[in-house]
Amino acid sequence: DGFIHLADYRPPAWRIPSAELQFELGPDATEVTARLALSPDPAQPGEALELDGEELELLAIALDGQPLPPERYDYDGRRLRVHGVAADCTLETRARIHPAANTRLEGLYRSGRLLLTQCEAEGFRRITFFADRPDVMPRWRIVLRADRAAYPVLLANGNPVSTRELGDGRHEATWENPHPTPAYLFAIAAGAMERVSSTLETMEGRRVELNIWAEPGDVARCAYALGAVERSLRWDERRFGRCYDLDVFNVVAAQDFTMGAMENKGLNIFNARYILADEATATDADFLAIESVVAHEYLHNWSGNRVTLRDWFQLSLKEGLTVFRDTEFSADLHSRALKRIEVVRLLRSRQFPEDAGALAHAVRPDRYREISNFYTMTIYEKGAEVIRVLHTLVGEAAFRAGMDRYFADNDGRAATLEDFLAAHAAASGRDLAQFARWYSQAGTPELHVTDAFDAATGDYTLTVTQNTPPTPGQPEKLPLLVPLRFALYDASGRAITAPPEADAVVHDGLAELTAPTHVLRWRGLGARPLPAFNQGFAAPVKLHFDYTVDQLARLARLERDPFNRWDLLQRLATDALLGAAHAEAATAALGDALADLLADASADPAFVAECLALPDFDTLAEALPEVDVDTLVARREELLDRLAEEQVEGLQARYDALADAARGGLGGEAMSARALRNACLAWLTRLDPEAKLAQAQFDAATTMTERLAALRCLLHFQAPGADAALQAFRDAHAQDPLVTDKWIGLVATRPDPEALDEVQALMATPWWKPANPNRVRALLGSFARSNPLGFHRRDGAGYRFVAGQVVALDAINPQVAARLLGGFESWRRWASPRRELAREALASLEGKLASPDGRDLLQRLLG
Ligand code: HT7
Ligand code: ZN
Repeated sequence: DGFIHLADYRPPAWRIPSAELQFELGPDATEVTARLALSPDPAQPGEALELDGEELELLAIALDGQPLPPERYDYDGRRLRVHGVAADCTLETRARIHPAANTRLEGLYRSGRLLLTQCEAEGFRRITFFADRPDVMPRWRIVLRADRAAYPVLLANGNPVSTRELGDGRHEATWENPHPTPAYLFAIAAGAMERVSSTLETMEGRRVELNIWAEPGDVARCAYALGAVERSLRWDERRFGRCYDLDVFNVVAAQDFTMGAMENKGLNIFNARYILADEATATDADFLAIESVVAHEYLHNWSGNRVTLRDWFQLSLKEGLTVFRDTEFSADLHSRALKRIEVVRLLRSRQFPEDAGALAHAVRPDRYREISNFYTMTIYEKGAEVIRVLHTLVGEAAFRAGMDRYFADNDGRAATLEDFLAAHAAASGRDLAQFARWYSQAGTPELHVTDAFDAATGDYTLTVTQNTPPTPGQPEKLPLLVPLRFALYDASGRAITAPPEADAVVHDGLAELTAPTHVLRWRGLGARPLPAFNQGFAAPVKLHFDYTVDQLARLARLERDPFNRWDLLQRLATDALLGAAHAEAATAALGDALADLLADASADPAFVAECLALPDFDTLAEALPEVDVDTLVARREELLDRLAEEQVEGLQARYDALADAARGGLGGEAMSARALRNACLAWLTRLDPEAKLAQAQFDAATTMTERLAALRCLLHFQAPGADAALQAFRDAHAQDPLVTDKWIGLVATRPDPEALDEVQALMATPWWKPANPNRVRALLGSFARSNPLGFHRRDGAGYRFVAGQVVALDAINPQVAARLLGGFESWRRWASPRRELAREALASLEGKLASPDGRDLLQRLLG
């Protein structure tokens, strides 16, 4: 069946204590000589020597300096087997690879005029022969040779050791990485790059040079990313006591990159969109995303690199943990509440649907066919939520002690989830056996809470039941350890501080749920209190409590936790949209709450903007057993139109009042003002067929944040000036691929079934670059993931189009193609005829996808 199983894990039969690689770099052909010290595991004597190597041209092979005759080895294009070796030895191979022909962007490839690598998860085997698994961790010496004119900068992992001229126009640079490092963290980068730099001294007294490298012309837009590296480094020292451990930290920006960025040891390689920024070309959201991705990759230096993974089943051990760390970084540096809102929006719109769909899997899966398909919302975002659950349960001090212990016990090792849990269990003194179920059970847990009040005795009870729905391969679920925060408010709005009697551990307003049902009981209350739950979204669950509209509206004013105030308004909007019995009352209450917020000059404008942003299509769809796309989109639009009409004065007043504050650069106050102004602008444009305000903002904008928001309004509301504005924007930024991606994304997401025609028309222009992942995401990813009316066209043309593009892209970059296919993950819940149309589109792919990535995903989707 092609599955690799966690239960089949065996330690490597051969170890590789050191590796020396020499590259003769060229875009069309590169020769790689690898000298590997090999040592058999004494516990597994007699095991054959086998190395990974994919599509390599083997030019030479020698053992302990002696060329090997053909009968001593065989290579089938995937595995190299060397016969008759049983003891320590040195294997030398020479292989040829072809970077310019590598459109998969795995292994060594060309991006613009740079040569770059991407090795996670299994790309190193496309560079040379090696035991390409994360528990094989040599120390590395890397020698790069290339034509000096074309490749003046030669970078690799670790510290620079020496450089020299080779006399024939070529030059050489040698690097050493002294830390035991798996092959997936290997990296080189070569080409004409310029840099911005700074130096600092770590808490341990090491002087470190920080460099951000980019192609000439882009370097002026690297300063913000450099600052973000400095902030990340200092934050990890402060909050986790972790210092940087090499003499240089290099970061390279690449226009062609399959994902966001890569944490290679000492040489991070980034998608240029997460490095390059200035106010004329990047939005405020781009700046914040850059800071958070830079932090994420930097923070991997401890959570992933110093302590790495035993095997790919443990992927969330580095990814979930590092997302937790980067969100804490952002929360500490900016607004904790706004960061939490951003994360919860992402969870609800993308991770919950994944966890409820055909591709659902556990945070630690127990089998996979293709690991590239597991870089998912569940591994990253749910994985981070699970760490947050642990943090909530044990508290900051014990959590930090557990992390210190984890790093100390596993430094230089390839660890497992069990190692992580053991460190935290030891530091906190807690038994984490039930907590560990979060890692093995897929699906979003649901909590149903009911209450009862006995007016005669004053007894008030909350009954909480939990269940996790079935997911593919997991029909039955066990109860999880869920930290449920709660608060009770009395009739005058004061919080009731008396703890309940409970059949669960309760402390500090938090009940530790462990059983299918728990009861919390308060005695002698004077009146029925109003309960509130899950402050800060401490538990990543769906919580159901049958509030009346009045209760929701009252709580939205009472709750101290800003996250919950926002969440209660989201709940009112959801009730208004999904046709609850009290939809009309919910709409009215939501309108009142928004009017209050718009009138409240003391409220953070960015928070008000978040409250104005109703739940998106995916979040709403996920709450429904069956999705009727047209009705859902129409209801959402109707509600927005109605609210806009009701709030027009408040919206206009805030828009005008914040004009000065919005002009203030990248400070929090200015960003916040721009966020609310842009939210108001989008609502106001609904009422203005001429889109005069949007046109005026577009014409006068001094930042990309303002200009792009105005352009979105013009295009999406089909304003009279839309075409001219698009053309002006397009021409002004024609040389900048990242800004080009922005307008292409706007075209692809115009909320109209006809958007498909425009997407197809763009594919016939030079703007279409199918080998560039950012461009594919801008055009096709936005269409499939963020244009419900286009993708879900009633005639099925959206599904057929995307399926056809998956076939074309599968032959270019299978990982990008597989992500696009992921847009079908919820197809079984789409109401007829869409379900049948989607099934037909998927079925049409059978036999047409050559890559393991595409085939695995298709099999799971059709399951
Ligand atoms: N750890 C990195 C993952 C990644 C990746 C995975 C598969 C194919 C391409 C890739 N590029 C980067 C990114 C991160 O989580 O930090
Ligand atoms: Zn990561």
